[in-house]
Amino acid sequence: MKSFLSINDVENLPELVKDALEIKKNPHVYKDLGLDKSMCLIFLNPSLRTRLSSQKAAFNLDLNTAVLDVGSQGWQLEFADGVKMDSDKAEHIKEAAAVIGSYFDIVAIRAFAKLENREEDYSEQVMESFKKYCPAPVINMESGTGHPLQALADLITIEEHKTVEKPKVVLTWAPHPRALPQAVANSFSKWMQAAGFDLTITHPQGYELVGEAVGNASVEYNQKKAFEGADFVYAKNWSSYSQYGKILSQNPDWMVTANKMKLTNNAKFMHCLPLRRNVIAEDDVVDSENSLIIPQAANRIYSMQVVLQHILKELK
Ligand code: SN0
Repeated sequence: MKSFLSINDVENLPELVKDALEIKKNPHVYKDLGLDKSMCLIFLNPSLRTRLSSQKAAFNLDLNTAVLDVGSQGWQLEFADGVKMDSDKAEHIKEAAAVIGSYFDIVAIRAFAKLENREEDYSEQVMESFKKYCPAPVINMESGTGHPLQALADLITIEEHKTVEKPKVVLTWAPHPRALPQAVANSFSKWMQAAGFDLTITHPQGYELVGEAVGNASVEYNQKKAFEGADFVYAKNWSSYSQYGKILSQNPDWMVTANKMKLTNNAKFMHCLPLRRNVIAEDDVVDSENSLIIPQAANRIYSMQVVLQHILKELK
């Protein structure tokens, strides 16, 4: 693997998941791979799991890490070409990416969708600029359109907990007080379909994801109907794609409740976190025996570690 920007960088998905599960059994035996190598983690947005699980994955490989919080510590970066740089943006991505890539062997970046301009977010300007100007391999830690490390951790978690070969997986929209990106939902949908699972996406009208992410998933506007027979329920809020970045509904009837979970095939509950309790899902669901949120978050270590191992092997 040269870089990890999306599922398109994965050559063999079943093998990647198998490798991750293998690493999980014995995370500390691959230290030679990271020895004398280093990674820079660049955050344009907040993080808890991504930052710590990425560092933990690196520690498991003896890979040194540096963290740059661009928001509070770095110069504001300009991504547009040919502009007169007389605003608040002090440094162009051309120099920043080239310099960081000359210091480190791997560069990982988080840059959320700004939700102002759909073309800009969906052009993946930030990731693509890093890929273009940074000589080191680049890893996506959530970009304008996707969060592949999260989707890989989700897939690892489902592989560990499924009881049938092709489980019914339901991605349900849930309400939220803020406008959130579509990134997690986009990646989850793509990865579940690539894994061959039976995916249903349920959301109110107007929350349709981009066609490329919907693919061949079933779209069901009746949440209760979607839940019937589900083996996994994955809750997530996202803002509208068609009316880009807008909140079209905050209808509390879409919250995941213990009563709705009764419609499922004793489904496991999943969420990428952070989770607004009693808005996205009620406490009874979040705290239930069927909730996988903590093991799911723990698998973020192994999704990052397997990606790092695949990249480091090519750097050797
Ligand atoms: C991010 C998102 O893309 O939805 C990151 C998820 C891994 N989530 C949030 O920004 C939630 C923030 C909030 O206010 O609850």
